[in-house]
Amino acid sequence: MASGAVAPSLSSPYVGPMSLRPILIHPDPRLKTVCKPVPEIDSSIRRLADDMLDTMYDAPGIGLAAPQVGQLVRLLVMDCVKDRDETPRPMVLINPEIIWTSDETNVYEEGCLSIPDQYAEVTRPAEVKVRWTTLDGGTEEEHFTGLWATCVQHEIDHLNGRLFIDYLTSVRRGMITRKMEKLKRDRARAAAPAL
Ligand code: K1U
Ligand code: ZN
Repeated sequence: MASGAVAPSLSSPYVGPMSLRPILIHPDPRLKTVCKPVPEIDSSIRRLADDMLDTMYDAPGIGLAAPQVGQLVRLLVMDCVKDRDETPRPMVLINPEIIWTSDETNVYEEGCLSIPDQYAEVTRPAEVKVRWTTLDGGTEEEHFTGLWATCVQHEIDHLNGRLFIDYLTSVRRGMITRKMEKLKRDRARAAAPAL
């Protein structure tokens, strides 16, 4: 969507100009990279966070990490409020760190905007405590449970170059990777001008 257009997504809490960034599709070396900490919060980081929230709501998704839009820095956005009657809760986490994990685990069928239409059960700690820097430079901590806990771990994995398919057997991962290679070939062909 062109910059300056009005948000079309019913799930987005925003109305006004939006900028969508293309989401990288696996396999891509940028999705396997350990991202660098954000050194300072300047206008380019604020713009990146804004664009990522627009891109996440438009997809639609419940999370998005900076490497998924080709920016190899430790920043993620998420909003796991799924119910349209509930108030949205857009969150921006800069340099997030998991400072505590529960012994209890939880299994959730995960998806990924960089691996479209593929889902698999992943086991992770059911609860985590995370510390991060906010957009205004403060430090926050929160104890996440349920889908929020699953999502924040999935997104922090992205910042460490890890995808949910890395939790699967190599046979299953290989099958999914081949499907994504085909998807990328098909998309490139569809985008190429006809001769
Ligand atoms: O990181 C990503 O690729 C986003 C991903 C986050 C995620 C999903 C499931 C478990 C853990 C983390 C997604 O948002 S996939 C799309 C999705 O789950 C969804 C989309 C619309 C409504 C509800 C969920
Ligand atoms: Zn993902």
